[in-house]
Amino acid sequence: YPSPRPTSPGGLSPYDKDAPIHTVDEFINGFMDELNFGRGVSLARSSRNDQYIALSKAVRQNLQARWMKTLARQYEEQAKSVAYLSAEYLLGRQLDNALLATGMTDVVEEGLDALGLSLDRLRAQETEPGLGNGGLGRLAACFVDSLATMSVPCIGYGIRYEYGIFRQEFEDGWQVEHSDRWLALGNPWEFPHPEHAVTVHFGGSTETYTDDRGRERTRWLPAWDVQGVPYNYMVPGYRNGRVNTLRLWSARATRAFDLRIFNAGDYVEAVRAQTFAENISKVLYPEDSTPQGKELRLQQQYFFVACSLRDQLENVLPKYFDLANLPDRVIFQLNDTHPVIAIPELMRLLVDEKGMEWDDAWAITQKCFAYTCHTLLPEALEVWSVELLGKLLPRHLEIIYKINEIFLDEVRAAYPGDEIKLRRMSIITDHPERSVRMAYLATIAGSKVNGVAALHSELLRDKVLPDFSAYWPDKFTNVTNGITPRRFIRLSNPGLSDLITQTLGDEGWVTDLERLRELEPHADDPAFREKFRQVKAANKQTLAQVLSTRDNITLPTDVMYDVMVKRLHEYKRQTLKLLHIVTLYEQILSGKVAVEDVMPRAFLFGAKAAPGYRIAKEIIALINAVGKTVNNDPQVQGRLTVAFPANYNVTLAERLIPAADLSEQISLAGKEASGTGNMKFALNGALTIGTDDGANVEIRQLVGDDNFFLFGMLEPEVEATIAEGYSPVSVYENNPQLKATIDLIASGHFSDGDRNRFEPVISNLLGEDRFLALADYAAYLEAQQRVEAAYADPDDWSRKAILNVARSGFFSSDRSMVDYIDRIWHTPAITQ
Ligand code: AZC
Repeated sequence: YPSPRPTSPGGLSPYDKDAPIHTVDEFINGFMDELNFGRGVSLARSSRNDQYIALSKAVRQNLQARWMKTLARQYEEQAKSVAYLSAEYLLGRQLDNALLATGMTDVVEEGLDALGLSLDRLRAQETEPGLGNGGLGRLAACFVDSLATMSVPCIGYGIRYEYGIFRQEFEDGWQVEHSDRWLALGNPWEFPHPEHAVTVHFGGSTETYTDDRGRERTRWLPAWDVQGVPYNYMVPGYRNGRVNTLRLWSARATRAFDLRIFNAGDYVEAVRAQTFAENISKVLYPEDSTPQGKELRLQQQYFFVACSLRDQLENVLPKYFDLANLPDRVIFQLNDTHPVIAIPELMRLLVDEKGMEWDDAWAITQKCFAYTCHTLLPEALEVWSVELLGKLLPRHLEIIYKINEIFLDEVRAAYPGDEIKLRRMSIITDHPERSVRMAYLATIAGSKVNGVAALHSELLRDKVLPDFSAYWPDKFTNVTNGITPRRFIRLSNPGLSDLITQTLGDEGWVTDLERLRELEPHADDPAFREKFRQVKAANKQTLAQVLSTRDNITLPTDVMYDVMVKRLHEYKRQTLKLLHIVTLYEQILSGKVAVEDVMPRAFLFGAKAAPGYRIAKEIIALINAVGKTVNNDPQVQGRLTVAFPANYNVTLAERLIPAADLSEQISLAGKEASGTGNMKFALNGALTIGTDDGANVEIRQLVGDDNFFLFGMLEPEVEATIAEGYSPVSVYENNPQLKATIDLIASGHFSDGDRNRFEPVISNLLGEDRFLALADYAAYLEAQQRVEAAYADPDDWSRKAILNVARSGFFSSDRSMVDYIDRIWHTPAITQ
C-alpha cells in the first residue's frame, strides 16, 4: 500500500447518493420527522432542546449511510487499522463539525430560517463533550478527525465518562468546580449497543494447573466483574464520504453480579452494587500531568482497554482469525501511559485464554503496541503500587513480573555486572514504595516510542529514558503534534477561511494545509493586509460580544489581544504573565511611565486548575484579583484590561484564538512537551511570544525569527542555573522593578489591604520558584517591549501575522498522521 495523503474534497460530494438530505425541502422534512416522531412534539410546542436534538438527528442521517459503507469496505479489505487507545477525547461540539463534514450548512440554515428558527441559537444549545483535560485529550480528537479525512481505518477507544471535565465558576475570584452534566439533556450523537456489552473481571487470585497437553499453565480466578457497554460515535472525514468510529465504553453491573446478591435476598445491596459498577465510568479525573495512584483510576484504565482488546479480537476480526497474524491487522497506539495495562492484558489473552506459548505471544504483543509519551515532568510518569495492582489485577502483576524478569536477563547479558543499570531499567522500582513504572513497561513492550515535538523527543531519549534509547536506538522516534484545520480554522475562523479561499482560488487547503504557503507573496500586498486586519477586527468584535453575554465581561475591541489559555500549571508560568501585567500597572501607579505612553492591551486568560492543586488555585485567585483592581482603577484609563472568562473549553477556544494578536507560550524551557495551542494561534494569525520549548522551537524555525518573539533561558541553561543553586530571592533583590512588582502584590494592593491573602504565591515564588519565573522575568519584559514596538507598525505586524499563517501548514494533524503512518503504523488508506 502506498502511504496515504489527505484525500482532497474531490471524494464524495455533499450531494452524493448515500445522503438522504440534499435539498432544503428534504431537510425540512427530515427535521420535522425527527421533531414530530423522534421527540413527539409539534414545532409550536417544541423546546430549543427538542429542536437541537431533531436538527442533530437530521444531520447525522446524512452520515449514517456513509458510516455503514465505510465499515463494510473495511471488512471487505481486511486491512490493517489503527486502534487508538486513549483515556481522553476532548471532542468539542459535534453539530458544527458534522455540518461542515457533510457540507450541509447552507441547506440547514435556509431550512431552519424557513421554519423561523436560527442555526446559531440551536448550535449554542449543545453542551460540548468534555471528555478530556487538555492537550492530550484534544490531540486524540484531532488525530481521529485527520485519520477519517485521510481514509485511514481507525477506531478510537475510550471511556464514556458520565461527567467530563468539571465546569469552572469563580466565587470571589476563587475557582469552584461543578459537575459537568453533559448528558443531562440527551445526546443525539451517540449510538449505544448494550447487546454488544463485554464483561471485564477484577480482583481475586491466580492458580496453576496442568492443561490437557500436559503443560503447566496459569489461570486467573477473578472475584468480581462489570460490563462495558459500547457507545459508538461517528467520526466524519471532511467531505470524503468516510466515517470512522469512536467507541466509548460505559460501565454497568453484570447480571451475574446482581443475581448473586439478589439470591442472597438483599435487594438494597444489589442496587448498591450496580452503583459500584457504574462508578467506573462515572467521572473523568481532572488531574492533568499529575496523576494520583487512585484505585478507581486503575479500574478505569483496565476497564476500557480490556473492553477494547476483547472488541478487537472478538468483534472486529473475523471468526477463526489466526492470532499469529494480529500485527498485520491492528496497531494499538497507547496515548500516554493510561492504557498501558493493555500490554499484560493482551499477553494474558494470548497465553492464558488462547493457549499460546509465552515467547510467541510476546513476539506478537511487541509488534502490536506503540507508545506516545506526552510529558517530561517526572511527577507525570505514572506508577502503580504493586500492592494495588496485585489486589485489582493479580494475574497482570504476575505477567508484568515475568516480562521484567526476561527483560532484565537480556540487560544482564548485554551489560554484565552492571547492577546499577539493571536497577535503573527495571519495570519495578522500590522507591518510594514497590511499584510498576508504566512508561518502562510501554517502552519495553512497544515497537516504537515517540515524543510529541522534536525537542521533546530528544529530551525523552537523552534525559527521561536514556538507558532504553541506548539499548534500542531504533525504537525511539519523533512525531510532532498537529491540530485539525477543519475545526481550528475552517470552522472557528470563517472570516480568515473565506479570505484564504478567495486568495488561493479553492478550498483545497483545508485538506492540504501546506498550500497556505501560497499566501506568502500576499504578505507584501497592502490591500491583502488590510483585508486580513479587517478579519481580525471582526473576530475581536465577535469575541467581545460572546464574552459580554457569556461572562458579563466588557472588552475594548480596538486594542491588542494578548492571550494565554491552557491548563493552570506552574511550569506553564501563568505567574510570569501576571508579573508582566502587574509591572505595567505598577509603572503607571508609581509614575515611572505616563499613562498615555502605555500601549493599550487586553490580557485574556483561560485556565482550569486541578481541584486539589492548591497553589494553582491561588494563582487563579490572584489573576482575578489583579484583574478586578486594574480594570476598575481610573488611573489606568482603560489602557489595561484583564479578562478571565471562567470555564475555558474547546467551544471558547474556538472564539478566543481567532481574535488573538499575541499568543503566550512561556513555559520554562524543557518542560512543555509540545503544546498545541501554540499551533492554533499561529495558524490563526497571532504572533507568538515564547520560550525555546516544545513545538515553539519548530514554529519559530518555520515562521522565521523575525516573526516570533523569543525570550528566556534555553534548556541547558535552565539545568545549569539549577545546578548552580538558583536563588529566586537574589533575583528579586537585584531587580528593582521586579521587587516593586512583587512588593505591590505583597502590600495587599490587590486584596483590600490584606497582606496575607496572596502570601502563598509570593512565598512560593521567592522561596522556591521551581520553574524559574523570576529568572526569566527581565528577558520576558524585554521581549514584551519588542512586541510593543512591532505592534506600533500595523502594516509590519500584519505582514508578520500573515507569514505565520502561511508557514503553519506543517502543523496540520494530517501531517502528524502521515508521520505516524510512515514511522510507526504502516497502515494503508482505503478508498471508498
Ligand atoms: C500534554 C503536554 O503537556 C502538551 O505539551 C502536549 O502538547 C499535549 O500533551 C499533547 O501531546 N500532556 C498531557 O496532557 N499529559 C497528561 C499526562 O495529561
